[in-house]
Amino acid sequence: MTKMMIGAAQIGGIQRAETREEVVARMLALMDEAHDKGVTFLAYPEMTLTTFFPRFYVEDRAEFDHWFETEMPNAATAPLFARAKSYGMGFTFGYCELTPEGQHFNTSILVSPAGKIVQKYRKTHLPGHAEFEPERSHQHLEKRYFLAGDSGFNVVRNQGVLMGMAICNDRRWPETWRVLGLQGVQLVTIGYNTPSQNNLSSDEGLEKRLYHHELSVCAGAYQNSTYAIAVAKCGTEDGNHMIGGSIIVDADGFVIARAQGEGDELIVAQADFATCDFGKSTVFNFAAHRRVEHYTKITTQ
Ligand code: CDT
Repeated sequence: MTKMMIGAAQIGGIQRAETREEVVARMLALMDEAHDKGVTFLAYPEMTLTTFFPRFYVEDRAEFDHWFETEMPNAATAPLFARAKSYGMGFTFGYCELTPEGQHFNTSILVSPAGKIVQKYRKTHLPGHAEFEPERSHQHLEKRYFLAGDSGFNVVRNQGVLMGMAICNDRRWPETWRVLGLQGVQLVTIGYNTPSQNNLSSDEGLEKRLYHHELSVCAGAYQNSTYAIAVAKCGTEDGNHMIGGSIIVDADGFVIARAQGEGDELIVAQADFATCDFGKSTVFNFAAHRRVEHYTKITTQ
């Protein structure tokens, strides 16, 4: 069976004081709606359980360990795993991971309909900076709070489909897509938190950020003949705005579902993963057409 109803559960702003339990209740409401619409695979955003705290600076990073999960599932997220299992639904979501060795990662997991974590991905491309930068109107301190991921980009067969994960900034890098594409990926899931303002250039407005987001996802999907779900945490968090624009994209690079607002919102689409075969066997038949002898700069510079 190559057809599947897939969904993106966009999450509106999560305020600093909001608890994990409150967020999971919002996630469950979207999961229920997805089930009613026949969805059997659902994607949630990057760092779904908490506010996007890298906008805040603390000198002693240990003060922010409370944003991290030391086990998964845990008491707060167990209801999510149980509800998805009762629906026979696979899902993915992002969270902040603190390992037993004391390492901090920006992580996402892929969970099978049986409720088993079948893959873990740790964010590779960490944007922003590690120190407080007073000249910035908005801080983006991912490099302070996370280590660069050590997992690399991998695919796993889940529900009969080759799935791979990336997180937020990863979607802007063609290398992310190509490494997944080389493994035959058919569905790439990407959760994101994209501030509408966070760098030194004031002319980069909301419209341009939405365009670059969509351009990256559509190009990555097309050039690797894969479906993609890109799902936002968005709207206003603690007075800071983040872009919406969650989309589901087909293997030709067309947007087939798009969120309308910036709050909690479900979008769904029927995927036919057999359509990935066309591009993979023609223009993007990598074995036939790639010229790797000319690509060495990509890994040596
Ligand atoms: N979370 C995350 O990676 N956000 C970055 C912000 C970069 S500013 C354009 C992103 O690439 O969306």
